[in-house]
Amino acid sequence: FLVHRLALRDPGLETRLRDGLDAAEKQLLAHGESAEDPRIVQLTGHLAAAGGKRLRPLLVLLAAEFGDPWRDGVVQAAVITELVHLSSLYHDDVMDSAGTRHGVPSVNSHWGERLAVLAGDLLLAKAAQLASGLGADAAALNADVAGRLVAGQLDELVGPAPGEDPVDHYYRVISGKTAALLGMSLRIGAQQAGASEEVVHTLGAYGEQLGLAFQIADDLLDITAPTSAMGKERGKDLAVGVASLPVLLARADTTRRGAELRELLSRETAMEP
Ligand code: GRG
Repeated sequence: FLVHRLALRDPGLETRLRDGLDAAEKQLLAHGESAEDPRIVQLTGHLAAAGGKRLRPLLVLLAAEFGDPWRDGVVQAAVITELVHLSSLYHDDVMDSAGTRHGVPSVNSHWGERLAVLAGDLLLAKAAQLASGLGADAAALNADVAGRLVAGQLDELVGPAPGEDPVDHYYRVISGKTAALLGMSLRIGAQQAGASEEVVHTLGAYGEQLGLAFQIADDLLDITAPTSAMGKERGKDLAVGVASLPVLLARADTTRRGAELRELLSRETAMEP
């Protein structure tokens, strides 16, 4: 929707984005081909070949519009963000013992957990290798975000610290496991396109907020969406005991924080036409 709205002002935008996504897709699907064993190529390429929204590469390309979108590193940056994302999905499916992803058997259900973990590690190492080719800033950003993803997931598993508000904990978790990579996508896209430091910083901060909103919407879909919507299996979070925002709100019904949040939600609902 956003792309269509922007394309009304700049008719070339849609073509540029489509071409950029196509180029990134080709690199993504070809990235493992240097492996000597075709079974490893299949293992590491399994989820990429199964599809996905490619939201992170799209954000990279959109951010690159703030500089020169034709610069060499832009498409490569798009590939890096999707590799990090895929790597996290390999590990996430192991942790949740997920049977399917993107409508196909998950890597762990097909090849077993040990191979799924290692294949996920290989994707992350590949992302780091590509990022180091884009310069020290891109390499540092990639390393930082990979660490935040893992820390976010770890925080989720460990749970709130003693006395910590569960809603604060929730925001800390999703800031790491989802918002960090969306922030990185906008930041690295602008950076590789040669945008100013101020633009890179502002887009990065915006991407983090977008990531929080994206994860909250994803949590809501777990409860409300038909199973086919956005490829998400309904009830998955509930089944594996993820403390998502709707669940926390339901639990927090009697607390001050719950009352504040319900008040906020009812105000926003009331503003709808
Ligand atoms: C090895 C980097 C790494 C991380 C390990 C498992 C883990 C630590 C982190 C979990 C990160 C995770 C899966 C967060 C959820 C993010 C999220 C909302 C994913 C869904 O994104 P979509 O809808 O996915 O863009 P598609 O399927 O379209 O690609």
